[in-house]
Amino acid sequence: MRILVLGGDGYLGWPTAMHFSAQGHEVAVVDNFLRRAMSVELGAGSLTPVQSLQERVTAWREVGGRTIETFIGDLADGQFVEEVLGAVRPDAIIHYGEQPSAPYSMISRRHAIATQRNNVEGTLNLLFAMRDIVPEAHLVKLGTMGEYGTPNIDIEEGFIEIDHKGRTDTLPFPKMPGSMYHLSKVHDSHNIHFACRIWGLRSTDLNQGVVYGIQTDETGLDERLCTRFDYDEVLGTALNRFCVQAVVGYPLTVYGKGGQTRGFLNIIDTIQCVRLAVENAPGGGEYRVFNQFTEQWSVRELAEIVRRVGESLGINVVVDQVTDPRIEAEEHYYNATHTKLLELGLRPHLLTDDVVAHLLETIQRYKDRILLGPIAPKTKWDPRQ
Ligand code: NAD
Ligand code: USQ
Repeated sequence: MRILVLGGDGYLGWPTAMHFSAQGHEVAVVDNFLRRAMSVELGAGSLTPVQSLQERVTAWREVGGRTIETFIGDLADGQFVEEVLGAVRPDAIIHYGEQPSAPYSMISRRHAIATQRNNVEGTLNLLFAMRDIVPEAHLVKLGTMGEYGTPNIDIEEGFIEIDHKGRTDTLPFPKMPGSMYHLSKVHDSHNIHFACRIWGLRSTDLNQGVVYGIQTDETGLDERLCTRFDYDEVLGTALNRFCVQAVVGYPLTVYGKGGQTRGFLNIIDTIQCVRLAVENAPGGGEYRVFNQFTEQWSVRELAEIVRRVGESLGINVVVDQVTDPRIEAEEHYYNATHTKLLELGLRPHLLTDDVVAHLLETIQRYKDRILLGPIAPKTKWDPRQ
């Protein structure tokens, strides 16, 4: 297949591009290096020594023996998107190319608007270009479990059957997201659903949980192929941050009561899920939603696992409870359905002590690169508080 990976220089995009290339597909990637620019803006940096995209592609040609084509440009530029689709004529488009950080979107009005413009306009450009150039292509779009928020009922996979005043219909599951970033994903979902209904496009919206991990089959082949790994308060995510904090002796930053429960998955399973979606395309006009995670954890539980495994490796880990900079439920009901990917054959890599130990040991190799300054939470959902 011809596969286009949007955001192919990112944490998830680069390992995904290599994986499909290793499987024998023709792979092209698009990126405008927004993630690298955000990291510079924040005075942060990747734990791992990330090479330039050009160096990565060269290393992949040497190690993997295959070529990944690159297109450097902004998805918010509609003409650029049309040119890329016309040049590649992809069978599947894997869309990671968005601003992915909830805290970043809450820094200021400028950051909120930049996030929503980047994400919503980029996806709209893509939908129009698909309609006009490759209407048969399958859009595999990375959404987020956070679109649903934390309702006091079970979360379904995208749709819910509702009985109302004696009538029944299956409708999109209600959304109550918790940041301007998560809202951008809701807007995307509505736009993609619309494009499938009106223009007959086909799409899988992957409502992904929080990803952890640093290594996939391909990133482990050569250090030049490693993916980025962020641990600062804006770009780092919960478990990745806790593991870096443990290694560097920083008390683990559990926000508030720590009962915030989310779906989590290993980066290896992100790639597996995306592959399953690509290999099992929906029919024309179909918009389907998969909840993409393997286990639910509260952040308090995750911190406790890191503390326990750290101690078994001789690392003294302290768990701290810091004031939650976000406005979110700190204790709540959470039970999200996630059966569709399992039905397609997903074999989960669960969060065992061995997995955490391996993550901690890998981070230890890069300990000297860890910057302490960007770890403490500073970005408040309401700066008046
Ligand atoms: P990332 O920032 O590392 O990757 C996104 C890539 O897209 C970056 O390389 C960035 O430079 C690029 N990009 C952003 N806007 C672009 C634009 N306008 N034009 C071209 N390139 C652009 O983030 P990630 O963690 O790899 O996440 C990838 C996707 O998965 C995102 O859409 C994110 O919302 C989603 N997601 C991530 C997680 C997670 O835990 N990492 C969980 C759920 C969903
Ligand atoms: N948290 C802590 N301590 C920390 C960091 C986070 O307690 O040091 C808490 C947060 O308050 C939140 C939970 O952990 O309750 C998850 O936060 P996160 O930063 O790990 O993840 P989130 O902001 O939700 O965003 C990440 C990705 C995003 C993706 C989302 C999936 O950055 O791209 O969409 O996970 S989900 O959470 O399912 O919406």
